[in-house]
Amino acid sequence: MKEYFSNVSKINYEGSDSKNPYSFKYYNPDEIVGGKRMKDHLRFSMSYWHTLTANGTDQFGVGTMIRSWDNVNDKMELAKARMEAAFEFMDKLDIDYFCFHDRDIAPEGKDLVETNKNLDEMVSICKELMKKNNKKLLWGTANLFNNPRFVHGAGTTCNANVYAYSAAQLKKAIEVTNELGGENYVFWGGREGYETLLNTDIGFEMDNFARILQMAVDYAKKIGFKGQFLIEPKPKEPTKHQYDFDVATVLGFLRKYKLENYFKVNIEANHATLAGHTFQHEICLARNNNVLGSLDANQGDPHLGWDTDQFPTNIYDATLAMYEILKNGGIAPGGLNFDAKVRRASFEPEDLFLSYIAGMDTFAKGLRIAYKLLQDGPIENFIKERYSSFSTGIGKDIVDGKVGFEELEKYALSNNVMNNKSGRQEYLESIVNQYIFEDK
Ligand code: XLS
Ligand code: CA
Ligand code: CA
Repeated sequence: MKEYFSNVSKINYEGSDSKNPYSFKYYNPDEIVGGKRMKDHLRFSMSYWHTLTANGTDQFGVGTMIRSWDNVNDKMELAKARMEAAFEFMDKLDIDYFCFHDRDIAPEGKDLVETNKNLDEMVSICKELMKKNNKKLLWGTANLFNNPRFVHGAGTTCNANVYAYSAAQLKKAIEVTNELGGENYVFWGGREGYETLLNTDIGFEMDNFARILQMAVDYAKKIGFKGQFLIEPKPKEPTKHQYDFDVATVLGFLRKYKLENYFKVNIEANHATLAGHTFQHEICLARNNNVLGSLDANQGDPHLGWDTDQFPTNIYDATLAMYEILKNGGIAPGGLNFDAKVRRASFEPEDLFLSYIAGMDTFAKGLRIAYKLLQDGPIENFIKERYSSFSTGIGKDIVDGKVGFEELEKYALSNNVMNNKSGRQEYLESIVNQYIFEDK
């Protein structure tokens, strides 16, 4: 088989003293952290779209990426070359998982029949390569946003024919995800939102969206797809407002339509930023509501208001994300998918490797720090102590449901002493810093 990244050989762990850019400094796949291999904690995944198909185009300029497969003209031949390159890339970085949209791996044909045929052909090639290289599908998804037919949405469109087409495309995407043993399936509603309320019936659109999700649940049962369904929240972009705004909004939606037993969330760091939250906030909220499914590991630029999908290099955020994952008892069957792209100016193929190394090392280091922080327990102990007034006396009676307004009024009337204690935020932040600085 042709070698697509001939300038880069297999990336190995060399430790933090290494100066070799093409080595892991912190990601040591087989190292045991808390009884589990690093690679099993992190479950890293390659995003097919950013890694193989993105060419660096932006609103102001054409593509810049230098990719060795780009000299292939025929669409199907190009798809095959990309797929071979994808497996070479994963192998060289020792990444076990990948994620894709149906349209990332196979081009659209002249109609749905030909489109599905293209997809089937690529899926069978993919299946072979997965077997040969021992790689797994973290999740599949359908691209229901790129083609002009989705201009008014897919599951929330005002056009019944487009709705039917979307359902057909979804059906096929779930089938191929099942065929490839996908451990999850993601719904990201790129066009499921609105530009103006002057032409939009929000209530109707959401009812329709719930209908298509219910159809997916029913069909998955029918074909025996056991993967976890995930909704990926995002507040805006491409639409002005997206219905899956953030974790809290998705939870409300799932509960309203009685879908909460079938869906969890795939949380992306940059989408949290756009919703005005931290990554940790979204993960923590999902964890507390038993809907933490998977993570799209990337980062936004706090100075920009759009989805920059940068590789995650912020150790503070990665540490706190891993802290939440450890508290969750792990992320499986989800994983850490690098939904991240190299900058337009990082156009050499080597940049793809250097970016993944940066992201993988950041999360590996974050895992080590978070594990120690959780083991030693300074934060957990502080939080426990902070709420200790609810473990005895009147506090315990409240939690046990033994008292109501009248009993509490009686207590308050005869009890004027309220000794509040400091929240010690700055001190707690300094503890997190101490663990980050001192981990060796
Ligand atoms: C776009 C989303 C998308 C989903 C999958 O902002 O992140 O890539 O992850 O459709
Ligand atoms: Ca994403
Ligand atoms: Ca994004």
